[in-house]
Amino acid sequence: MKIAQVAGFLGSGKTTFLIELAKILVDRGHRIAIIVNDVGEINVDAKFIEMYGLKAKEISGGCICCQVAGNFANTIAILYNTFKPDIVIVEPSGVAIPWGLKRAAEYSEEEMDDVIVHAPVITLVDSLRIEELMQSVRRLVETQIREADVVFINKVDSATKEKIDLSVQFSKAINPNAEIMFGSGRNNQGVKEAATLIETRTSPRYDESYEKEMLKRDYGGGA
Ligand SMILES: Nc1nc2c(ncn2[C@@H]2O[C@H](COP(=O)(O)OP(=O)(O)O)[C@@H](O)[C@H]2O)c(=O)[nH]1
Ligand SMILES: [Mg+2]
Repeated sequence: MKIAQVAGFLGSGKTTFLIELAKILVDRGHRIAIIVNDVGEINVDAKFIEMYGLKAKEISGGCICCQVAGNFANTIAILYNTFKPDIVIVEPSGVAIPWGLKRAAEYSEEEMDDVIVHAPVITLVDSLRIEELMQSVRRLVETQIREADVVFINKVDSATKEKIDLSVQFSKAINPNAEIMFGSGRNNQGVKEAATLIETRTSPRYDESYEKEMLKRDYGGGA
């Protein structure tokens, strides 16, 4: 089962983006589950359902959206054992770190007879608020960008060229290896391309030594 994370700071457009992403993937024949922190924030025409003990909304027959119940690994295992999605799209909380979420997802393997495969980690960067992100929450945003496979410069429908350019410069300086994409979840721009990446590519499994290396870089290796 494939897990696709859409990371990014609060307000970067994750929920808007992943609903569009899910619709596209359902149209392509996938069975999709979305995990969010609060199903109440899913603002689409969907019916509330109580599913296998999970608080959920059914967006279509092939797509449900549910709230984390207890711990994250447990929620993934319940979904696998009941709804059987082939792709689970995850909206981590705006302060979650991608590698930590990979590890949590892999814990669910203890409760299911399948392995977790990670889709490329997509980090949304809010181009409208780039200056603010570079100042007040820089460290967190840097971590989310550094651990991304794909940096999606979001909200280009309303951002100036200067802000978009600044977003690219900032992202490339932190993670020169990431693929940079541009788009808008609201206008459904770039979302099809992101869906194709999720379908066709993978991202490495959690690796403790890698994370230690990153922490050392961030915090000077004191520990
Ligand atoms: N201009 C613009 N605004 C967007 C776009 N996507 C989301 N937003 C707005 O950004 C705000 C936060 O969006 P949301 O999806 O809830 O972000 P989240 O907190 O990361 O889940 C909302 O007011 C959205 O309407 C976009 O592509 N362009
Ligand atoms: Mg959200």
